[in-house]
Amino acid sequence: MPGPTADLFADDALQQPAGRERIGDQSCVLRGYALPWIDRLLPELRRVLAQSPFRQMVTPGGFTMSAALSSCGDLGWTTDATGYRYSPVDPRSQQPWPSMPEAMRQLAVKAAADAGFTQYSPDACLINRYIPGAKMSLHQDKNERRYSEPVVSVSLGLPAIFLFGGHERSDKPQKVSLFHGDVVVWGGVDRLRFHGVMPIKDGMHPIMGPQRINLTFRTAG
Ligand code: MD3
Ligand code: FE
Repeated sequence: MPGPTADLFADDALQQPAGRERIGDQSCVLRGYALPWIDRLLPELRRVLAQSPFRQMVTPGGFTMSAALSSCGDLGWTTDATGYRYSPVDPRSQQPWPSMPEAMRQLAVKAAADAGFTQYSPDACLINRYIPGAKMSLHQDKNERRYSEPVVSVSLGLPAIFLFGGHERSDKPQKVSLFHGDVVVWGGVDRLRFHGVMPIKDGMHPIMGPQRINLTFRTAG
């Protein structure tokens, strides 16, 4: 006689490859995917931030964002009183953004391919730093020129609760916990869904310290 758990895995449609969780029709979390890359990523990240340090930006509505931002790649995302946009130069230095380091780019391209997006050449990597209490309100990413290529994000440091909404601001978001080393790929029909990050809880990460850093790779130009 089958035990009470006999049917647990009966539905093949619910099976996922190890460490992969589907969160939308064309979006998935690759748990721990970046962990083998961390030793190459962190020195690259340090170089980028030495050239273009984190800064808190002010939105067109006059609010200072609680997350601090930097960028690397051909284009970087900025905001000021006149609006949101991608720019080839860091407004702080008036110099080009640091180039996108090789391991960072390779990680993003491999993750996208593993999630089914074989066409991917990100030209921008937005770097967000959250200290405890920092958050990102629900928004859509609409400043990129083409939506055919996915967005890839790499979570480092303190955990976060990611809010994944629908196509209307009023759609109730699902909550997805993201941990150090998790990679998320968003594409296709999910590319314009509202999303945000709940306030980061107090904590200390053994490698990253009291912060969460998120790398977001996009094809912007
Ligand atoms: C989902 N950053 O920088 S991951 C952002 O964790 C941003 O720092 C969050 O939202 C963070 O714009 C979330 C990145 C992300 C980027 C684009 C998306 C998630 C997305 C587009 C559609 C759906
Ligand atoms: Fe976003």
